[in-house]
Amino acid sequence: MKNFLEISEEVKDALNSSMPVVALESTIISHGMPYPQNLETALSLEKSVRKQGAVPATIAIIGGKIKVGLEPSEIEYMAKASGILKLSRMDLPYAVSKGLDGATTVAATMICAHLAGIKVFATGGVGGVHREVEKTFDISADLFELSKTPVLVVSAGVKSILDIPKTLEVLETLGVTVAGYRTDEFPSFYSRSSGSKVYMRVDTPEEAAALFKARREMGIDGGMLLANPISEKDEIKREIMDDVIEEALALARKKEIKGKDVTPFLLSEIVKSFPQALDANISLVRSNAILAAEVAKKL
Ligand code: PSU
Ligand code: MN
Repeated sequence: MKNFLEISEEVKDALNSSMPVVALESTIISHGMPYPQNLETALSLEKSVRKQGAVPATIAIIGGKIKVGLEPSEIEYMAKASGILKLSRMDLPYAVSKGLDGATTVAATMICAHLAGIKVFATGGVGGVHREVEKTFDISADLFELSKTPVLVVSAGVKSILDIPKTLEVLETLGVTVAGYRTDEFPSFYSRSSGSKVYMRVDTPEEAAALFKARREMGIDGGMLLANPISEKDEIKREIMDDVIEEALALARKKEIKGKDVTPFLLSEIVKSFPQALDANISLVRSNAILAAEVAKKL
């Protein structure tokens, strides 16, 4: 493993001395936000984690190496370079074996975080069951990863580009612990509500950490999804987002966008037609990074 896993000195020291570490993904940088906001956000997320007394570890594959704890110049590379792959469980080994550059999705970031010994990971939204799944069979590998790899993922729920009730059904079937943070409703990324209930609720970082710890101590493998709603002040109401999302979905259908290109396409169309969505996205990832740092401290 030493051949392809490169953990930064700072992250290594933090892990060796049991300091809290928060993993951060890179697909959001390379495929989830436009430049330069992607770069600004990635750098400021690291700052937010540090401010809470935890160490950030942004993860990506550069030249076939799994880098855990990117340097600012490497974050800049991931934000600017073209031709960066979007990697999940299936193609992470492909990038490693061929010496390629790739951004890690939630699934791939969980795998790399776990290889490095990091237990907590903050992102914006996880992948899920796509609408019209009965035609496309499109279900994100993120859901299966959550059932396999013992990492606690903090997200603002999932975007309503997805079918949220079906996503929650699959998470239940897979046995993923899904808990709402100070909410009984699963959030839908831009909005605090989704119309779908969440069956577990925690109200403090201590409670979130205790829930994950109980799962691990019982020997139940897999991770946990902590659903943290966007702040009230930055929320965009569901009715407004619904129209924007419908338009993006229609365009994807017309252009016959398929497979792993679907999510990046929809994300970029949403921000193009409704720039305010980007501000909401930045706000919610920041709040997830802060919560992840607090939970990591308790763990
Ligand atoms: N949803 C977002 N922003 C993102 C992603 C999803 O709001 O950046 C990214 C994450 O990296 C997630 C991936 O893991 O898209 C899911 O891709 P897919 O649907 O192809 O599994
Ligand atoms: Mn997919």
